[in-house]
Amino acid sequence: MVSMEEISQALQKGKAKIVQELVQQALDEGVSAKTVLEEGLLAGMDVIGVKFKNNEVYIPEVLIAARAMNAGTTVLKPYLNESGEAAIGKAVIGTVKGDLHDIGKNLVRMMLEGKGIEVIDLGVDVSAEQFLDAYQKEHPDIIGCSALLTTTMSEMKNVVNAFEAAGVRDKVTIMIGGAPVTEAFCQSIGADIYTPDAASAAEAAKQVLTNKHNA
Ligand code: B1M
Repeated sequence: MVSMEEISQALQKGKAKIVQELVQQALDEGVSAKTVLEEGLLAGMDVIGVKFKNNEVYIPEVLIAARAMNAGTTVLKPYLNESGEAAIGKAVIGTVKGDLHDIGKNLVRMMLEGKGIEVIDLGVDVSAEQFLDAYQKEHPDIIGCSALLTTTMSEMKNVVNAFEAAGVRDKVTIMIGGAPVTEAFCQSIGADIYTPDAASAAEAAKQVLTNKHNA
């Protein structure tokens, strides 16, 4: 039996291929995707986060751990998809300008897709103008912004402002999240919804779409 600690350790060492194999093995053994994600992959990333903060590991180690994390979540993807039906709505998501952290944003994408929401992922370092351009082209129901740095979260305000200036603010729900983001910040910048994690982001997005369809 694969233990979640083994997955966490392999992730911390940045062994992407081993992480993928262990994740698949755990799933084959009947461990739930949620447990593998939370107690294996995210637990390992948490350890790296603390070591990074304490200068016990540096950017190269963090980067290879991040790659291993993304490799592991790729294996989880089909197991997190509950719906299997036609898309119930559309979201455009991205990590804001100046910010290159994409693990949380990728998890949000996966969880949204798991709820049957079509996701257009603009990637990282996405400017307010790029979010607006994507809105004009794709007409999504939801714009999702992720930020991991206290220095980049203010970019979310620029996203809200850009939609206001273009006269389309009331046509779209702006959701925000990321480690430094809070409910109070969400309210202060005039965004619509803050959620602390990817699973609650997907729940909230589904609720938005259900309310829209019932309106
Ligand atoms: Co960076 N980094 N990093 N980093 N990094 C943090 C964020 C930091 C807290 C580390 C620390 O010092 N303790 C710190 C930020 C300090 C601050 O601003 N307060 C930091 C720093 C300083 C930096 C650099 C400036 C370091 C440097 O160069 N000196 C630099 C900045 C680069 C840039 O972006 N311009 C940098 C670089 C990097 C790497 C490239 C090496 C790498 C990123 C690789 C990648 O993403 N592909 C990296 C990593 C991995 C981290 C840590 C260790 C882990 C982040 C992570 O992926 N967590 C992080 C420390 C930490 O968080 N403890 C750290 C796991 C992920 C699942 O969590 O993204 O929070 P998270 O997502 C969560 C929720 O926040 C939520 O859902 C997820 C959980 O379900 N969520 C949403 C996220 N987005 C959402 C959107 C939503 C809803 C929920 O709605 C739309």
